[in-house]
Amino acid sequence: MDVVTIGESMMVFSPIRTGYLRHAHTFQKGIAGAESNVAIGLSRLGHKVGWGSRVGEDEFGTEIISFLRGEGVDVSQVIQDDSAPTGIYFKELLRPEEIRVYYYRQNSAASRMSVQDLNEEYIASAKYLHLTGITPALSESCRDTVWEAIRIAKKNGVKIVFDPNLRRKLWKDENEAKRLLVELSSYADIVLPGVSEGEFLFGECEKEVMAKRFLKNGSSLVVLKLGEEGAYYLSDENKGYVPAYDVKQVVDPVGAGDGFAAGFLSGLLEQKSIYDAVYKGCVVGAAVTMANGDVEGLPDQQSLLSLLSQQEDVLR
Ligand code: KDG
Repeated sequence: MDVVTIGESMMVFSPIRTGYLRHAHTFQKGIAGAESNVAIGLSRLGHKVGWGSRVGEDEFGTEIISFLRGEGVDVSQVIQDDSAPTGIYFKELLRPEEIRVYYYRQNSAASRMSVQDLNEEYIASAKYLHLTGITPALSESCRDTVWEAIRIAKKNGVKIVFDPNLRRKLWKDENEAKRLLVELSSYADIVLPGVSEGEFLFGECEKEVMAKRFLKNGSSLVVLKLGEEGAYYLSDENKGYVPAYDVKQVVDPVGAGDGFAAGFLSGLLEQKSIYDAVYKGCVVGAAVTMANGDVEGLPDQQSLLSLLSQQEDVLR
């Protein structure tokens, strides 16, 4: 396995027109969830990836498993739990820059993930374990699961990649969110925060200083996602800014960070330089924003090549 990731997947319902949700009548259904988005992205780029979770023993749970299996993601570690439903969420599309999300995931099947769900051998078989700050916000048992997955990864020399993915609506207490996300980041070899997350975690808005805080906190590499400005990476040996892929029109930005993680990890797995891996992350993240839905824009090899050929001069 190249990458193993663990976290909640949901069905997402997006109105087909912009406007307040109260006026929406027709919705497009899709698959969502930060970790499964990354898994799908990696699989489309040709990597071996496994996703672990719980979904309900319901139609949506069955659909999510079939969809991920169809994408080539290993779903052998996914449990269908008949005691709770699959989570769902709704998008409210006001403008491309203003999308609100409404979760219906409290007490979902995934929120019941527990330490017993983890298979040490399976995690140990991966080169990278990908985790996000969403899972520990779901429940106590999810939090314990994340810590146990970290313990297993550390014990077996599996590199940990952590995306803080701050979801304010999921946390009851922002101080607790900050404390825990900083602590989890300290165990990650690689951290992939958005710049606003870095600001939230360390109260620091200057990018290079913020990146240094992540290294001081314990990580070996941090990649700050800067949206339209691209990304900034810092390790003890390397640092630099990487330009964004030029997107003509953003259709739906949700999932761009997961696309970035998929492209970046794909670059690392292909032994690219950090700069090139970060750029691949930027391109895949950009591709996600050009399509409606959280996973629809994730490119396969062929569409990635066609995107790259449009901005060939930037990729070194
Ligand atoms: O990064 C995109 C995710 O946020 C989305 O797919 C849904 O996992 C999700 C969440 O918790 O918001």
